[in-house]
Amino acid sequence: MTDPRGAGVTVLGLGAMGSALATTLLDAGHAVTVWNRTPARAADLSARGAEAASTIGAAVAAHPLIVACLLDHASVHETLDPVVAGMRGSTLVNLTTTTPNAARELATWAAGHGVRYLDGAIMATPPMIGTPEASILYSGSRDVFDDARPVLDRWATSTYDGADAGLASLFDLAMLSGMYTMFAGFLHGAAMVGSVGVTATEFAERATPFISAMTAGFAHYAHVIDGGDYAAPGQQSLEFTELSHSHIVRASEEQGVNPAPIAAVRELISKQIAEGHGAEGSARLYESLRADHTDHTQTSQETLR
Ligand code: FVH
Repeated sequence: MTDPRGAGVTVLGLGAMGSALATTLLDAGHAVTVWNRTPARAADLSARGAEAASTIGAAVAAHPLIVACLLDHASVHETLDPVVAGMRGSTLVNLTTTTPNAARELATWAAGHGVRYLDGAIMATPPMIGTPEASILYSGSRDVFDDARPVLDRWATSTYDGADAGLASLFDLAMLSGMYTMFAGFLHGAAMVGSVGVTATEFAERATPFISAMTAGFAHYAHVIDGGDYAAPGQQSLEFTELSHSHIVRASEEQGVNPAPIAAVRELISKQIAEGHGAEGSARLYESLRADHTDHTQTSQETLR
C-alpha cells in the first residue's frame, strides 16, 4: 500500500543545503531518515521528526530513495564506497556539486553496483528550497527522474536535461560562470568609483537597473552565434568594443584600480582583432572560448578515482 505521507527518503549530508532539503520533505509529510558525518548536526531534524541513522549502512538501508548532498565528489565516494554493496537496487539522487565528468564517473560507478543514478544541480540557496523561485536541474536516468518526481518537486522546479549524467552539472557551472564573471565586473566597478569615495552601496543601487537591462543582450549574441554570421549588419564591431575596453582599463589604471577582470576580456578581443576579425561583431569573442569538436564527455574521467 502506498504510504499516505509520500515516499520515504534518506538524506545524506546535513549542511545548510542538506538540512533544507530534509526539512522540506518532513514538512510535506515524508518519512525521512538522515545521516551526517558529524552526528550532532542531525539533532534539529530529529526534533522535527526525522529518523537519525547511527551508521551510514543503516541510513542507506532505510529507504530505497537515497539523496546525497555532501561537499564534493570525493566526499560522495568517501561516504558511499564502504556501503555501496548494500545499495544494490536502490536509487541515488546526488545533489552534491561536481564537475560534469565527476557526475558521469558517479553514474558509471553506481551502474556498476546496480544502483539507479540521477545527478542534480541545485540553482538555489537553502532558504529558497521549497519555494517557486528554486530550480534544480537533473540528468542521468529518465526513469529515476520520473519515478522520483513527487519527491523532487517538493524542493523546486525540476528540469530534466538529458541522459548524459554530466549535463545538469554542465548547465549549473555554465550559469555560475556567467554569475561569477558578472560579480567580478561589479566588484571592479565598485573599486573604480570607490577610488573617489563612492560607497559600494550607492554603486549597487546605480548599477543594478543598468546591468539588469543589459542582460537583454544575451538573446542578441545568442542569435548571432547560432546563426554563425559575425559579419551580418547591425552588430557592434570588435574594434569598437576593444576601444571601449581600453577606456575602462586606462581609467582603472588612472584611478589606481586593478583592471584585471576587464583586461582579461580585452586580451581576448585583441586576439580576435589580430587574427583579422576587427570589423566583425563582438559576439565573435565566442570563437576564442568555445571547445573544439572532440568528445568532451569522456576525457579525464579515469583520473577522478
Ligand atoms: N549552500 C548553497 O547555497 C549551495 C547552493 C548550490 C548547491 N550547493 C551544493 O550543495 C552541496 C552541500 O552544500 P551545503 O551548503 O550543505 O554545504 P555545507 O554546509 O558546507 O555542508 C557540507 C556537508 O558535507 C559533509 N561532508 C563534507 N566532507 C565530507 C566527507 N569527507 N565525508 C562525509 N561528509 C562530508 C559535511 O559534513 P560535516 O562536516 O557536518 O561532518 C556537511 O554535511 C555542496 O556540493 C554545494 O556545492 C549548495
